[in-house]
Amino acid sequence: MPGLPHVAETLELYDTPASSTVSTVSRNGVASLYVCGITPYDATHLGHANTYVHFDLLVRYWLACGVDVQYVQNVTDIDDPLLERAQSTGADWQDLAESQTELFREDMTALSVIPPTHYLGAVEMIPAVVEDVERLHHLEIAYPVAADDAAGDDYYFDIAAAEQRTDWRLGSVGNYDRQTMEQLFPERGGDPQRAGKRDPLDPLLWRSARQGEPQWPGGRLGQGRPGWHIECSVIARRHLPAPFTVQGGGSDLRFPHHEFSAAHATAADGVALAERYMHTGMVGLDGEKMSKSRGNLVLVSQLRSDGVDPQAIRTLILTHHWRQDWPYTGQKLRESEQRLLRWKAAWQQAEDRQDDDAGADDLQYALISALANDLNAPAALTSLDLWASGHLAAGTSRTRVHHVVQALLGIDLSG
Ligand code: 5CA
Ligand code: ZN
Repeated sequence: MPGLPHVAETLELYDTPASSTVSTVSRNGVASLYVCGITPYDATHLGHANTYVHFDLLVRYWLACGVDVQYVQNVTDIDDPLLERAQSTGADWQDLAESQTELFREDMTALSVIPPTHYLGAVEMIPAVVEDVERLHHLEIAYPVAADDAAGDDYYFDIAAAEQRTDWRLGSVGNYDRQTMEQLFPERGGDPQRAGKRDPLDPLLWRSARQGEPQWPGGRLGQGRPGWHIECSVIARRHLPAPFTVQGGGSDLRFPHHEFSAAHATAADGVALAERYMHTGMVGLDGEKMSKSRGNLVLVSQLRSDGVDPQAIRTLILTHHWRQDWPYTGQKLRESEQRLLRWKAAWQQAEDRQDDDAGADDLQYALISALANDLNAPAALTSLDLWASGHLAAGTSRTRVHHVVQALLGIDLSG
């Protein structure tokens, strides 16, 4: 997609490790982004959609500046929760993963999310994971732990060894104190009680094959399957420069996932994983985080089949700042539907003036300024309201307005 005219890259983004907004620039005209993808069951709920729509704004901002974007996303197509869901419903785990990934991609297309440059499953990257875990073991930053119920050993990441030998420190990415991390670890897939670990927070790198579980060749590690954080760390580093520009995901990934993905990278390669870490807010329903494990879900596919315009879902999401937690309500969705209709009606009435483009220029400037300032989507939508109510500028080329709004916000005013 060609850039918009006269747009300079001046992006400020809130970075979790820095706990502040910092200037973020592409390198040699290339911006690189990794956003953690779905675990493919119960996709796509509004929480997922919230994360990918907000990162889509970042992609669109860069493209508007004429920057080349390398965007990688994974699909966690092998993990405990996926296997548990397949087992409890009697489905084949691969069929479940494939069908849910397909549905996710359809939902993203409907929401006008520009697809990643590379979309990769963890399963296809297992040989690269094995390589990295073997290397970490060789460097004595990984260690084996005997498993009662498996023929081979499991392998864990040694936090203390990594802290001694690398620049990474526990908490330096997710920005939590030890007490908070201890509380979050078991809630988010960690196993602090596992006997034989050196530190209760040491994360799993390689799980030795258990009977009845899917397994792959692990070289010197023996048959097994990867831990979660090493998957994303490897997928990102095999497809993006090091360090890449932004690592993204929901705020539930601050710890342990992004903390340890970054730690594994620094330990394996001696280079930081990413320059910035962005964490989107959580969408809730009825007072709780929307999540597959709680089952309190509003699915994009359900809303679509109920006849809701996907552009209204996108509008609803962009009504919120990317860092904001927010609760879903049907009322908010209806308000977003009305707001979208007002924009579309204004656009229908606009003329196609070639002589005076002040309106389109003003709108482009307002949208770019809002996005450059920590991707402030609510401010961008307010500018669109002002334009639609005729307050921004009178003379407007409708073709250009359509182009600018489509390019920057992914909203099609003509649809
Ligand atoms: N497969 C892993 C990442 S490697 C995973 O977290 N999958 S997920 O399906 O649980 O979530 C996919 C993405 O949506 C993640 O970035 C996650 O942080 C985000 N997410 C999950 N639930 C919500 C929610 N309620 N609100 C906002 N974002 C959410
Ligand atoms: Zn991930």
